[in-house]
Amino acid sequence: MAEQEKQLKEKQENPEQVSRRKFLTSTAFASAAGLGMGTGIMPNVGLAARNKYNAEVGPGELDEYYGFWSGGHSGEVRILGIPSMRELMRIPVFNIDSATGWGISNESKEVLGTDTPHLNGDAHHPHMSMTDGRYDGRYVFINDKANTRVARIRCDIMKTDKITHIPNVSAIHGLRVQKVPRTNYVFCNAEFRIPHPNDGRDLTDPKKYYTMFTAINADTMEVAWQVIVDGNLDNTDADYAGKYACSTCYNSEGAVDLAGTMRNERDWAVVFNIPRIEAAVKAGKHTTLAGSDVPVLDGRHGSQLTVYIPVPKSPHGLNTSPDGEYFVANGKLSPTVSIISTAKIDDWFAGKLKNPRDTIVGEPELGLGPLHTAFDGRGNAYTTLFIDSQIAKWNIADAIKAYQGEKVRYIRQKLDVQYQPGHNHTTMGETRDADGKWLVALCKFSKDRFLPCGPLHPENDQLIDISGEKMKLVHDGPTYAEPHDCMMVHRSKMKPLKIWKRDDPFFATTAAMAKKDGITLEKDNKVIRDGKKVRVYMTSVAPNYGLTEFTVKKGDQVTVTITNMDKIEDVTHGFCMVNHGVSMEIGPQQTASVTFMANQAGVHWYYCHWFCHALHMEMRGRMLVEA
Ligand code: CUK
Ligand code: CUA
Repeated sequence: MAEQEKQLKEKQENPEQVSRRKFLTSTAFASAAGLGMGTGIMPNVGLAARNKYNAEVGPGELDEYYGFWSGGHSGEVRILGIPSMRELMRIPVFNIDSATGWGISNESKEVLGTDTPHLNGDAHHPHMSMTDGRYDGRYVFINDKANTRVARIRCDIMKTDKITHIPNVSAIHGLRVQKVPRTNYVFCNAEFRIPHPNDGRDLTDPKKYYTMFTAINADTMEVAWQVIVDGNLDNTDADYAGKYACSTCYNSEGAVDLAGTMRNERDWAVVFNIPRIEAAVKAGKHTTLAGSDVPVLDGRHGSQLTVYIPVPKSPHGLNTSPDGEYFVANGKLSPTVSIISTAKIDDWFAGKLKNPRDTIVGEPELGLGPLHTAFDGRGNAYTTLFIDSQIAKWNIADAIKAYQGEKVRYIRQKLDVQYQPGHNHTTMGETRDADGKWLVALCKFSKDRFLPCGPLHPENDQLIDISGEKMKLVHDGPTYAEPHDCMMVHRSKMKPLKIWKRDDPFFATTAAMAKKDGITLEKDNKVIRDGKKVRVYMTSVAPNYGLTEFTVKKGDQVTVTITNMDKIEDVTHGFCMVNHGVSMEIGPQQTASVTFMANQAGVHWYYCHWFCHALHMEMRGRMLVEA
């Protein structure tokens, strides 16, 4: 968007803020503000400096933003409303969910696949697909560190529709999407170094271990290519030109113990040159590793595909500023963050720079344990300080000036948070549309902030108003293990369905099976016997199942397929077969199926476990199992 147009839009939405910004850009004031903040003297900027957003969302009112929260080692994703911080929905991904039947229904099992039979997950980084650097509301992608997978959530139905197991590597940690021209790739950092092949040889020779940066095709969810790196990959982000992804990389020492990985004063931010990688794959300059046909390229030191920028020390978060000018690598064991210029990376790859450190244009000292940085779109950055339990608000331009030797204060404010923040995130902050309204700090410890609930404590996700000159804490939100990361998207970008479409690919396999059986899902209530396999088809309309009884024989494998013919918003039915470990959700106009063994002769009741009607309790039937 043209700068003028942007300012006009901002002015309409935000007259006070624009006038304040104009005021701030006058040189005299900028230096005064810099000094004033640092010494705790608030210059009088009048009404405009006050925070102006209200976190209260009254009964019946809707939030302005959707927040997608990682559920950490619960394996799920949650949707929160922002600014209310109300939990709106849970999306099971790598976990088993009894309410929706995730991991139980056939449709979910098809998504979960068979190559990784595990029932646990460790989800860290949820990120939405983009078009031209802006959220497009199509998908949210999330990693599974525990079992080396990446999942995609469809944002129309808010269900996981693909899970890809990443070959050749161990533990996918950092994950971000390509922003420009659109999300063609999902970039994934495999963290742990392993031998290749990992088949029992080279067990005790860590020099032979390595890990890889992986790109997934976001449309097909197939792995596009992998690049071998030095060190352990941590977090990653992409630029706004479609040229680079940048990852933090610790353990430059190649150690396998804690002391060893902390020895070096600097590790790296490694930049991947995407066009060069694509060209190399196209030219066939890759290899493959045993057991997979994914193209693998060598991006270790000396490669033309990467540049390793030394940054202090065991860096963690990696965040791109919304203007696309900088990657910020967060120092973790150093009190600094390193500001890397994307223009200077251009220079490096054009052969114009001698030292990779020449790409660094700022290294502000912020406080102890900087982990992640977020942006407000007004030139400020917000960095979590894990050890200090603070958020540091700092000005990027001033930090760059300070690096050049100018006497300016770049820190604008430090806000105490409770306690030990990991990620923080601003509304729309990882896109061109960063709007600087809300910041969420995802604190790892809540300690005394909530009623005690046993030795296991919730985390504390804190909402901070960043619309004014000062950050203002407005809400504490307890969350269950463990939202490492989140993203917040304006509701105007989202178009979720309220009832299912009958041709949804989510149940296409089930529909194809029904077709083979000559069944019309929308009206038939029939039992099909196929040897020892029995397929039971029925409809549901509140408060009735199409079949209130069906008969099978002991030892049959039974598949129950239900099509919910209710067209009314929010009338979801369930199917729970008592004493069989079977339950699933059937939303309005959805078809869902589940397969189980009828191993116990006798009468077995099934019932609807989603409250749907005044006669919901009566929505039930009998499976009669003949001995
Ligand atoms: S990581 Cu957890 S606090 Cu997995 Cu993004 Cu930094
Ligand atoms: Cu149908 Cu409850």
